Amino acid sequence: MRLVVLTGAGISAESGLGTFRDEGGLWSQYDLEEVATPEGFARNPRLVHDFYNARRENCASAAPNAAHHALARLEAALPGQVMVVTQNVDDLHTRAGSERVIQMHGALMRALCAECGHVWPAPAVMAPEDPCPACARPATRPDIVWFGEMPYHMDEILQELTRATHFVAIGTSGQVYPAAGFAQEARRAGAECLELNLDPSDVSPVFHHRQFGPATRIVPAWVD
Ligand code: BV8
Repeated sequence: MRLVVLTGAGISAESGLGTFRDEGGLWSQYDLEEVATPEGFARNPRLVHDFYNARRENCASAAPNAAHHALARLEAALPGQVMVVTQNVDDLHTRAGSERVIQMHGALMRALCAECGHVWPAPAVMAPEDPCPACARPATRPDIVWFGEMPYHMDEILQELTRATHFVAIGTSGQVYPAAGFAQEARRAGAECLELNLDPSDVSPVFHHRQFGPATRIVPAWVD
């Protein structure tokens, strides 16, 4: 068994972290172009830092939920056979005990120097004038993959997808690429594909099987 689990904001919704495209989601409160693109950061770095400072604070006070814990149990039961690829920038999978986790869109809890590439644990509150600890230049940004930027670890992810026997997507609307194309990649490689989501997604037809409901109910039911 080689299982790849792709997660999106929906798996963290019941931990109190907002999703993006649901009713009242983050993209209805903020303009994506302003806070999740390099151009937006260049125009107004303080606005972007404040957007991620607020989410980092929410993340620090949130706890992993039953869905995160179920995936950690599954990995412990199947050593070396489960890989979580998450679009989420929160650290709830790791805090739940999952060890094989790829954060393809970066991490709220990491800072990046746009000049020298140095990465370090993000302070609770970041500001544009913060000097990089390595090169001292004021080029600090959140270590987040914005729209138009290449997601992290794509080679490793694509290798996992071509070798997968099973692929499960949890809590994602299937609207953001390249992640939204992973189910097709896995299916093409012969994997059995299951979607666990609150509502049908843009890519539901790609899956062999679908179960709809809140992640804290349907993920433990599937794992256990
Ligand atoms: C790339 C930042 C190429 C992190 C994010 C024009 C210009 C440039 C690029 C493009 C373009 N047109 C298209 C693109 C590609 C673009 C894209 O796909 N755009 C979309 C909008 C069309 N993609 C990119 O730009 C990517 N990069 O293509 O680079 C390249 C090539 C060469 C060289 C350089 C570059 C980068 C994509 C990453 C962007 N960053 N965010 C952050 O701030 O968090 S994306 C953002 O959406 C988040 O990361 C999030 O993870 C991701 C996906 O959203 P979901 O996780 O699915 O969340 P959503 O709210 O949408 O859905 C929630 C789901 O959960 C729903 O289905 C709901 O039913 C369900 N749910 C809710 N509650 C529950 C639940 N399920 C279960 N239980 C519940 N309780």
